[in-house]
Amino acid sequence: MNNNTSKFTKNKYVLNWIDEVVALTNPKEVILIDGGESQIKQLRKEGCSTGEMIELNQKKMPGCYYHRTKPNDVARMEDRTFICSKDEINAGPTNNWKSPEEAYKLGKEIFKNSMTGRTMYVIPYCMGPIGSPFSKIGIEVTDSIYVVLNMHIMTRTGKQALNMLGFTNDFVRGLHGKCTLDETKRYIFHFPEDNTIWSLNSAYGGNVLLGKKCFALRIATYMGKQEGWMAEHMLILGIENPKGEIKYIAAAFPSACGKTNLAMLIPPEIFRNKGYKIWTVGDDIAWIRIGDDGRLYAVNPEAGFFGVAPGTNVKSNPNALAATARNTIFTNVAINKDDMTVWWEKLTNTPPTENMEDWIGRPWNYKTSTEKGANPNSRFTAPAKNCPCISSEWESSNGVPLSAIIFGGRRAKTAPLVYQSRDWNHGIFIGSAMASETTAAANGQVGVIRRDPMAMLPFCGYNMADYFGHWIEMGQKTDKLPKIFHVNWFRTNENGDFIWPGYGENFRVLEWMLKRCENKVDAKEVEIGYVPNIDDLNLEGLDMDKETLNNLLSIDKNLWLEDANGIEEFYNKFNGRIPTELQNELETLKNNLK
Ligand code: OXD
Ligand code: MN
Repeated sequence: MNNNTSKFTKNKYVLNWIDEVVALTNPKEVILIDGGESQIKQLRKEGCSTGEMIELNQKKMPGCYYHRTKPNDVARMEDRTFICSKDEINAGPTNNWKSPEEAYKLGKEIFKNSMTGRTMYVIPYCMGPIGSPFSKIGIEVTDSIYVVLNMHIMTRTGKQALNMLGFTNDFVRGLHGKCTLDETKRYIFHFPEDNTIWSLNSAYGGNVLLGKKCFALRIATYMGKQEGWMAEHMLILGIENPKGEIKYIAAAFPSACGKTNLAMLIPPEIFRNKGYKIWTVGDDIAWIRIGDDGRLYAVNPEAGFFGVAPGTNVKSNPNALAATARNTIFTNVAINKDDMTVWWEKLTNTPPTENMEDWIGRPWNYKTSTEKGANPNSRFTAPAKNCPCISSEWESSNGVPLSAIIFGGRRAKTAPLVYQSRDWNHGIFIGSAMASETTAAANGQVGVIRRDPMAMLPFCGYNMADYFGHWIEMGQKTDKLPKIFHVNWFRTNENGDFIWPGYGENFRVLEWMLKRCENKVDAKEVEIGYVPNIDDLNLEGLDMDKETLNNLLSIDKNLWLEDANGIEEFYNKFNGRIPTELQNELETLKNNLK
């Protein structure tokens, strides 16, 4: 059997593991991904010849390709995602758990000979900049060309990763197989104690690009706990002021709260004219360590954006759109059959032609069809370096120093536009209480609250109570901590309309935070923390009166008491494991509201 792995590495841990996987899955050949462009070109060609990939218009969209997943395989599947720690308690009440024995046994039965007649690709990759002390190595084995092509955009692949690994055993073993794409046998198994991930019967990005949610969040949270750093579901951005100074912020939001938009925000004109700019370091994940000077430093472990396409347009996020202009993979969007370009809902008001194919591959005419052209979770995979506002520091080996951390939610009434925590532990409490109300579009039940602490509910690789404890321990190691804020762009009025305009206007809130970080403005202490004094939020050029802003910053005590009960209920799931510091913060909140 053709297997070129040993040509690239003599690392016996890698070679032995590949031998084991070959014995289990029985592929017809093994190809190691070297990270070079010529191999990638060859794989695109091969993918197109089998229909796995579709070539898009190379004049209008150079280097861009298209892929469809099965209609039953279009999103992360939380109910099929498992943390397989030895003890169930270490997965905690918010994760699905299987014992490692059971998961390996089940996985092996499904993987057995699953690659017969197929090619197995071995993708060495680095999460984080090559050579950075933040970075970690993974190797993903897969039978999907689509996965190879995406990993090549989302991570630093090939020889450079193998060189960093050297002869050590210090890598995350990721095994992905499409198997038969049977959804009843779809599993995403994480073995944090073994640095191992097994993903079976899926081809959707979030389940199969193992560097992303599986490694950079679930496995990395566990690593960070052992090694004294943090893996967070956070964007990282830099704000440049007119003097050219740049301050960095990391922010966690649950899905569908505009994280990529905030990461690439364009400030309102009056701020642009003064010289303010936003620089993107990352849009999804932050690995955070304490630097030599005691400050927290953040690195984006990824090298690309795996962004939601629908809703992205020249107005909502011109930077993201520009990032997709070349060398991008589009998944499950609609195709314009006249010129082989792509389209999704809200890219433009009307699709460019009646001659289109929808995300399932059916002829689609927007004039006659009642269905959507693109899947609501359709995606672009774009290289970060394509983004016009990418930070010059995005590959900095030491990361960027954080001045502030933001937690956000989608709340119609409860949370004010912005408030600041009293201190680090209070900030952790605020993060642990993060929540979003479901929208009608999501599941028909409006206003159902989903607690999503630190936006990590589906991504924490161990017991979340211990994860909160780890945040508290990190805070005890330094006194140069970032300030913690909470934002809510989604307050609605009596008609159910959003009060705050959002998008670029969110910059006004970021600017207030920076003033707080620099001790330039005071704030008003209220029951839940500090809210801005009304004159300190710059509304210049915005059609909003002070009364409306007052309203946006107001606190309804009854709603907050109800929320405190919701937080208590959530904490109770952990059977007394929630750190005392957070229990005390909950008591303080309740007392303040009395
Ligand atoms: C993502 C997610 O795809 O959070 O980034 O689901
Ligand atoms: Mn995410």
